[in-house]
Amino acid sequence: MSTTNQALQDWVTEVAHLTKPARIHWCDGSQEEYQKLVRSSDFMPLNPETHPDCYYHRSDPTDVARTEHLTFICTRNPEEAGPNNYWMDPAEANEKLEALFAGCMRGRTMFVIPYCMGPLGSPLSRYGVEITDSPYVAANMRIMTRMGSGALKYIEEQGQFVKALHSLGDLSPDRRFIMHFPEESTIKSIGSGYGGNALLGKKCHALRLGSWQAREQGWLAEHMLIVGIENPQGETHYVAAAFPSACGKTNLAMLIPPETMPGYKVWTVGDDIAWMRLGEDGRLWAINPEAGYFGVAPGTGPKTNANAVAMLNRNAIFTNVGLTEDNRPWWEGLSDESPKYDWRGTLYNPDKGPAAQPNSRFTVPSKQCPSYSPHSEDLSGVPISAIVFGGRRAKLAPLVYQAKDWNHGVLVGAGMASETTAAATAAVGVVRRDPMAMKPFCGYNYADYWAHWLSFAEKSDKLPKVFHVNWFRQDDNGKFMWPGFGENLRVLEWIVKRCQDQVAAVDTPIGYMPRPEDINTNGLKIAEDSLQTLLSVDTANWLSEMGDIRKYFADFGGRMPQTLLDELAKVIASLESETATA
Ligand code: SAT
Ligand code: MN
Repeated sequence: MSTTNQALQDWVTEVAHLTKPARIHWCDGSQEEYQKLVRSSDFMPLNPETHPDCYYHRSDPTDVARTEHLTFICTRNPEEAGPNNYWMDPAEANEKLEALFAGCMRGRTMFVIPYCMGPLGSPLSRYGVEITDSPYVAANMRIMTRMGSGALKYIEEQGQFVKALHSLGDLSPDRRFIMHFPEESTIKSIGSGYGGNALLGKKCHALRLGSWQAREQGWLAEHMLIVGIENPQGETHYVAAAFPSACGKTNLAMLIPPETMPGYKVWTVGDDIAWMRLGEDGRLWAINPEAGYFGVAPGTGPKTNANAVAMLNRNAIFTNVGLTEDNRPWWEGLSDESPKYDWRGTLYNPDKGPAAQPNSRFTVPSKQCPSYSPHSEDLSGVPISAIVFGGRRAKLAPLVYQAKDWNHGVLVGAGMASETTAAATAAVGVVRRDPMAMKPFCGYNYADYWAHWLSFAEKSDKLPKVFHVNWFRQDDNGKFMWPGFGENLRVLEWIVKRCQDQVAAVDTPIGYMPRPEDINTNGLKIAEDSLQTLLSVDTANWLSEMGDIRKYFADFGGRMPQTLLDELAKVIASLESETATA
């Protein structure tokens, strides 16, 4: 196969000349092609009776998570990348990469994968072509994106596409780089076969290059799930929520209402990424650029996410989980049984660690989710009523609060922090600043990114309301104080009611908060004083948190938008006056 797009044809020829593959395969996205990919040596079929069309992949043990210190933004001017990114000069990066890519596909098949991020034909969708030598990547791209001839047709009609080059290289972390050239709409990744490093449509295109392009074109590319909350009156409100990797975005997107909240339905639009733009009505409209879920397996079980369990029994890929005696995928939190093998393929021994790698993953088509929204493929997207920011905070952050207006909401997002998780190769459980949950994914200077967010205030008076939630608060004994999972709907209910002006709130220095009696606790087992604690503001500790945020903002120097510094000063002044009167 080939293409009528000369730029694409030339690029494929040039890459083949450099990487020297044994053969070139243009992916058409067909089922037959997928069947061939999953029959390659990258995969092992799982039990066909319990898990028809499911395949298992084990990655190199040194290649199981995103490697942020090897991820670079390569702009001519380092200021464009900002202190939030690792930067490399494009010429230097290209020289390094040329040497690493030279001959790297010898003996391998080079897959050319035209893909579309977003529903085919949506004005919000964007196109790309990934070249890779990994059948695992090609198979995953088929699930995660609209991939193949359909996407190629649009690329040929429109001419625009992101060039995304990937090779496993020799999988050595010493020769691993994930480089982004936003000025050239190009991504080059070598040395890793792991999801976020290798499925280039996802974090690399949809977030890092996406956020860059979104600023140029006036929209938003965000690390957010999209969920529809249908109330007993039959009205659906869409919420977009940003949480860092492995903090429960997938679970929230697929939430099952508790039995004590009859009449509620929850609709899943997306679990990881939202692309949003202003509609003619002044509201923000969002699409999910992805077509599948690449979710964290451990902790996904019948109690925490029954919708996910129901969609994972067919037509899915499992990476780095454990295996039962009869060849079913298994991970901690799925069931009480004991697996036979761990993720490395050795006999499972609980003394030697978990059976499933903590960042092990499933890949599955979105459509298989029982709560898949009928509006997921709407070309104009869904209208967003609320934006929710959240982190994993054992202390300080209340269960929920609402920003006073859009600009304050930008501060709430920019001030986010969260305990780190296994989704990246670094220490786990350390509180780090993670504005808008985009720390690993913002493709340009955060100061400019916040300025871009702030710019929306002038463009519309129908923007979503902004909230912050924390499901992860712990008591002095380290026990979670809020039950989480399905019960989070109680908080979403308050959020939606706020959007409809149906419930009052307490005005505090950090934002508007519910009184304990404003949260629906019908049928919920929670101590009265827990809810009181979850909904209180610790003024002294918040002052010190604001001090940390101020210090963090100082790293961005003169590029910091004054409006955001003013918002911060307002909150500090309000906290201080509270201390003075106390
Ligand atoms: O590996 S991914 O980056 O795709 C998943 C995540 O960390 O959010
Ligand atoms: Mn993510």
